[in-house]
Amino acid sequence: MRLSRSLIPTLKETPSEAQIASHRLMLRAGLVRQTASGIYAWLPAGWKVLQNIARIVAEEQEAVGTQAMLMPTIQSADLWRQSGRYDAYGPEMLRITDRHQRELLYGPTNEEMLTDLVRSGLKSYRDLPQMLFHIQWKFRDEVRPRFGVMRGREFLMKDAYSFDLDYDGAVISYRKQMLAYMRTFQRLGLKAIPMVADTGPIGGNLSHEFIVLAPTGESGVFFDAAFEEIDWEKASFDSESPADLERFFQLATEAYAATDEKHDEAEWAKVPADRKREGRGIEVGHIFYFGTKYSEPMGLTVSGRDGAAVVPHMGSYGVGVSRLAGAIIEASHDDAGIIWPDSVAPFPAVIVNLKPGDEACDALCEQAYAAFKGKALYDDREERAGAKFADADLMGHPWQIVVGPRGAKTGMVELKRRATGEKVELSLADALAKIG
Ligand code: P5A
Repeated sequence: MRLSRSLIPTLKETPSEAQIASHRLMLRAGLVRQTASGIYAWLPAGWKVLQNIARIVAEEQEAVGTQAMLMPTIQSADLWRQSGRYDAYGPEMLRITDRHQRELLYGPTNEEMLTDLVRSGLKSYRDLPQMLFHIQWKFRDEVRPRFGVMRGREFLMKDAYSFDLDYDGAVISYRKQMLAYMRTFQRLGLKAIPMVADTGPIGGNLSHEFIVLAPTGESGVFFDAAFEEIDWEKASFDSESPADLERFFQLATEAYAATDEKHDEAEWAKVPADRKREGRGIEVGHIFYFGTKYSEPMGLTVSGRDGAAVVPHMGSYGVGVSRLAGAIIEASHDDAGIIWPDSVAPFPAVIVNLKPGDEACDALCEQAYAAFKGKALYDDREERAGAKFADADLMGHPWQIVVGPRGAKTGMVELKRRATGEKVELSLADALAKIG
């Protein structure tokens, strides 16, 4: 993308409405704009970030055998009457009436819809287990939308649902999802800790929240420092092996960790003092096992091994995809701006032309830009060098390729790594090889 022709409206001033770093930086770096309270437009660079996060979430879902699908945002009220949640959900649900006076709603979650959809497809115990997910916008009319995309009213969620014959099967599905979550958050450059949690309006009796540590987080957390050291990608767990899943689950849940609502002094006392950590965190995911809470009232049954009807056990598994964009920035920024992990950066590199109009500079920049096949950002604006450097740091591209008139004559550029600030002078070819 050529910056001179892009809608990436960076701001020098700190917007007064933003109270936390990620909200400030998302506005200042031109990633999002609020269009109504708690509702955001994702501008071109922000949309790339959101898609990168969604892609990683989806890849790790598929890696544990979850099928991708897409359900609509608008749902019928009747569906929710079948589970009994239509009246129970309260004012957070955005209720809509169509021209025929039919009652609809903008979906805050999809347990009912998917239970309904599988009713005609799942017939026998042989059709189980099943795991399905989609990445779709949700609406919750939050009393206090705040912190930008962190607590929006419209937000993007990955929600997965599992259907198993019995409790033991459901536990395996639950562990597969937890494994996918640990791998997902690690690929996003985050340390996320699974914590025993309350189930709230989703219901059920087995639930974990995934918390990213950040001082501005809404949840208070207690955890064992040993947890932060585990490499979930290197530890090779086979999601098809129940024994591996058991070993994984032990490891993921043994280090005592809980949110403040579930804090247990007796358990906490068992953690060695030098490993005790307390802090605040952002909930980026939440998983639930709720048995037959929806399948039973909605009449979902399959025929069991002996021919008798069995009510499948279900779980649901959420990731706040749009919230993650904010959480990643909370976890990775400095005074100058965002520091994107390579996996989610909107552009792998920015090419900074220090003297547009200079023949050698323009030629070398065009050559660099062509090498990225349009995927890099090319700062070709007629701006002061200082302003370009400040914007490059603010936007947080992992690499900066700086082209000035002196070096350009001999094909040399300055390559800067945003995360470390390290700078080296080298040929364009060597710089491209280093970026990889
Ligand atoms: C699990 C999947 C559910 O809705 N049903 C389907 C279950 N869980 S949840 O905890 O309520 O939400 C899942 C994740 O969505 C994110 N989230 C939000 N993100 C931004 N703004 C909001 N208002 C918001 N509400 C929830 C969180 O990351 C949460 O873990």
